[in-house]
Amino acid sequence: MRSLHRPDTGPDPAILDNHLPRVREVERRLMLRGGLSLGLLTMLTGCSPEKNHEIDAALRAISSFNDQVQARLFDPNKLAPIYPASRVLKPPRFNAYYDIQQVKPVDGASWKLELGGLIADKRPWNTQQIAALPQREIIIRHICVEGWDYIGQWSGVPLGDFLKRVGADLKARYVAFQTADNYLSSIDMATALHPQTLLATRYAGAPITDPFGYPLRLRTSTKLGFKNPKWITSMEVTNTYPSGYWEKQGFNWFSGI
Ligand SMILES: Nc1nc2c(c(=O)[nH]1)N[C@H]1C(S)=C(S)[C@@H](COP(=O)(O)O)O[C@H]1N2
Ligand SMILES: [Mo]
Repeated sequence: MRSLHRPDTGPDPAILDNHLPRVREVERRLMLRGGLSLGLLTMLTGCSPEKNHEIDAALRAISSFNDQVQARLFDPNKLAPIYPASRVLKPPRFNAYYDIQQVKPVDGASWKLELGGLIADKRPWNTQQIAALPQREIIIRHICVEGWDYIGQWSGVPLGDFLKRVGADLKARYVAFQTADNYLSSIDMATALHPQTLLATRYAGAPITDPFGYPLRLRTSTKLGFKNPKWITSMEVTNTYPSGYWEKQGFNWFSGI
């Protein structure tokens, strides 16, 4: 029962306690280090389960997930929730496979985005050329498998627009990214073409700062945090499964809705 004194901000997070065996099973399968939250469950299922029977159905669905099932469930037109600017966290919360002190800033003046694979025009791009393209802004929730999340305000070039501009094969299966810190990451083409997937250059109206991926990072609204590579140096369109840094350690490749 929800307390009368609790503001009505959605389902009581404790509702997951009614489903502990299945919650633990999902946590084991997805290798969640910080535990399953309602926000994560919502992102993984693409709907907001509120009642006991809905939560049970959502947990059952994701405990039988595999990449193929998830790719089939993905609706390219379904938009993730967006939030008001007043809820944006400034600065954002840092994460990487190492500490923030170890971040090696990228020099924007000499930086280039290299293109490879099934792309007609593979000329590299510099920061000015990317800044000159039409931009879009989204305010979305970032959810990390470690069990924390924040709302962030990102702007940049929609990845789908960019892929069309450079003549990418939009029927290819994957878009793979390499980064300055050697963090391999990849997404499916449907997610790449989703209107809320950005090659982001700005956060809360200012250039992204060094720890958060300057000069270019990916921001998807439909994938977990680890599928959002920072400090991108190259992008390849391919039909060969590219895997990724965390996927090689057993994390689910799709990891989104
Ligand atoms: N290049 C690179 N990108 C990365 C990572 C990383 O270690 N290296 N960590 C990922 C993880 S696990 C998360 S949760 C987000 C954190 O992004 P933030 O620091 O902007 O919140 O970046 C993702 N992208
Ligand atoms: Mo993460």
